[in-house]
Amino acid sequence: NQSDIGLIGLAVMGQNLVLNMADHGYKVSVYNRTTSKMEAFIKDCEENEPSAERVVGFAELKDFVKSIAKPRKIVLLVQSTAVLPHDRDAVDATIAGLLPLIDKGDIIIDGGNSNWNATIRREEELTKAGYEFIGSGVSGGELGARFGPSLMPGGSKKAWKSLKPIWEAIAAKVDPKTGKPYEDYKKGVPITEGETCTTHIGADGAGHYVKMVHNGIEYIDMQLICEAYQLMKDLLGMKPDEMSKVFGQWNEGLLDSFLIEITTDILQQKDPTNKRKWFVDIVLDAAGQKGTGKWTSTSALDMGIPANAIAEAVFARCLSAIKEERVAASKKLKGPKNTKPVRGKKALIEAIHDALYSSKICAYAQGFQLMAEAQNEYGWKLNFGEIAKIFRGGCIIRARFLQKITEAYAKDPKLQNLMLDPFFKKELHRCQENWRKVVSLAVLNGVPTPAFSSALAYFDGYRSAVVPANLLQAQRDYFGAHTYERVDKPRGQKFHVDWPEPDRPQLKA
Ligand code: 2AM
Repeated sequence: NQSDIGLIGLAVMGQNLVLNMADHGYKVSVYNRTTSKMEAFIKDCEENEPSAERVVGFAELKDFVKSIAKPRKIVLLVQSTAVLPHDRDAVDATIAGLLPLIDKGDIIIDGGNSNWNATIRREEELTKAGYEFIGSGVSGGELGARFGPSLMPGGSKKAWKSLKPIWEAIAAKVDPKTGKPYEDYKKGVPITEGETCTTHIGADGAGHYVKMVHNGIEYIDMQLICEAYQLMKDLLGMKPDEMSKVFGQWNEGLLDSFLIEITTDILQQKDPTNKRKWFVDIVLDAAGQKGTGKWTSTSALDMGIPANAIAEAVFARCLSAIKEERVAASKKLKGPKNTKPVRGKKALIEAIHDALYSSKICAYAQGFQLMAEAQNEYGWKLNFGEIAKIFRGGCIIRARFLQKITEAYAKDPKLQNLMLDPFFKKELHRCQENWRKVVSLAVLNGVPTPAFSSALAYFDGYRSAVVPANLLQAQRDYFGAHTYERVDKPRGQKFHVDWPEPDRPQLKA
């Protein structure tokens, strides 16, 4: 009576994935480097989990391996730190430990937040040696892992075929008509109807790349909400509970999403140590980050894709983190004088809604542009409609909005930019006046809105037939003889002017 699958790495994500698989009827072997954690988990299962009988713990790696039915499927959820292809980390150490014990044809699945470069390298090494390897993004945090994550596997089709039934069973499920996730999963009684939030993303590192872009989008989604919050606070003097009501209303409409929903909850919370204070008011404004937003941005820079709003969200976290420096600067650097009181609260709240919504469209447009370029760069074949589909449930960026993206790519799989889809185009046109008003008002009042502003700059830049790079090219030709192209000649034909030396002005005449 062997196990259907094994899992190594029993931190919370690992534990919850195990329980999710067990709930779906799979027998799961588990192993952890530190045995006491495995023992504590098994004990906890026995006490609290209806599916405990299907979870079996092992103190020895060789016994763990032996317990799994062939071809073995072994999921790793160990901490990953490798960024460059040649970096070696805990995932590599764990794989190295497994190799003497497993057989050719066995499948190792890395479910951690590994960098796609490391995944490409591992897939190549393992496939060459006769094993199978899948790098799978797992999104949805702890609860997602437990009750239905969005799963983004990359690897060979053969390996995917073996893993597919389990991955499809445990992934989040959505109502195919509305795109809304089903959320009534109780321990031991999983959801089995609906469309499943997993699909084979592509070869080798494709799954981890798409998961990374998901996280990049998550960064900006969160930043946009924070900017809306700051505008309501600073321009309208609204208190958290009042803002919570606004977010609650927004969650009934176009912005309906997990992140808006949790924001609604957070803003109603009181400080656990002092019920007279709001929770958000006692949380220090210094953001942390684990690196996936940074990777998304550096990948954008490496490939030359304008994902400025996503990068801006990363920089906003960096700026927040220098709290002491900001506090000191706040005493020295002054903002605008004579700002007028802001009137028309209802209209401004609506305008902030529209600014958030439009910026969000741009952010997603940038994320999908990145994936489109990455598939050229890495030789993947990505299906953007399918990717939007599996983002609809389980993951942190799940939103009603994703149904529209799914429809956009279903209508036109080769859509050049999400902003050009008829629905999103119409929405941007409808919202832009409010968006501009909000950004102007923020600028005039000295309220920083980096994500709203850079998304707007992206929209304005993208829709500009002419940008000032003509002057830029002239400058480059002047100081570096970098040459320029002419508007009246075919692209690719290069020209150069013999510029006078700047320190010999007489030549200019
Ligand atoms: P541990 O409990 O023994 O620390 C998340 O940190 C998970 O990754 C934990 O289960 C942790 O095991 C595991 N992990 C981290 N580094 C590891 C390594 N070098 N080898 C094996 N497991 C590791």
